[in-house]
Amino acid sequence: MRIQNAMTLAAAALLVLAACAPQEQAVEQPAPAVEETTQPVPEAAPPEPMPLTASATLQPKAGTNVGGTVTFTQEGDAVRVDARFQGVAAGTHGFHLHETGDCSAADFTSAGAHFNPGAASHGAPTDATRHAGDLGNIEIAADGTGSLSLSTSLLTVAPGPNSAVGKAVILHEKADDFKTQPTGDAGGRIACGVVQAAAEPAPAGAELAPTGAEPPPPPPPSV
Ligand SMILES: [Cu+2]
Repeated sequence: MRIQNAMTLAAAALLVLAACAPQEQAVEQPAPAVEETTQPVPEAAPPEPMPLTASATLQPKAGTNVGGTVTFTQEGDAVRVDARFQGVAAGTHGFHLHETGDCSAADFTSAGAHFNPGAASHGAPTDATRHAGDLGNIEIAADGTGSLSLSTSLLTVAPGPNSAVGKAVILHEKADDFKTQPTGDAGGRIACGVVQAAAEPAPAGAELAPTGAEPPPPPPPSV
């Protein structure tokens, strides 16, 4: 009992002393910077779904304002082709899928010939014998716009010998006569677009955002 009392007294004395002692400046310790540990973890890339839709955005021949989009949608064993154009001279214009997805040449001859994996003769999209790339003619109205929608069993969106992906859509300055071999005598090429697979089916009527270019390869190590 006595010891406890003594300790209590001592503690009280210490408290008094502490109270009388000059206040120590409380050192403001800056709060330690909180490490940002909650950075979003990049999601693992999902497995590539089978492409069911592909599209091409047309680039105009230099000095023109021709534009448009072409969408390829796999529907069972057929592919629906939906094309919309603007800025085109009124009239009838041949429209094909060409074999090389390369629009780099000023006259778009880099896109090569009609896509023709079946080694068939040129024809109309309604002909039994035709190129897979024979998509017919598009009527362009006075306001410069026109559209086309057709279904073809000679193309696929999925990989394969008849896949439209990686080919080029070409709009011509003249009508396709569906007779002249192998071009249809459709004249020069006024717009070109490379067909690229979409990761997911696009909503109907939606324009696909252009996909980013591949990052450039790393520079070679210096020696
Ligand atoms: Cu053509």
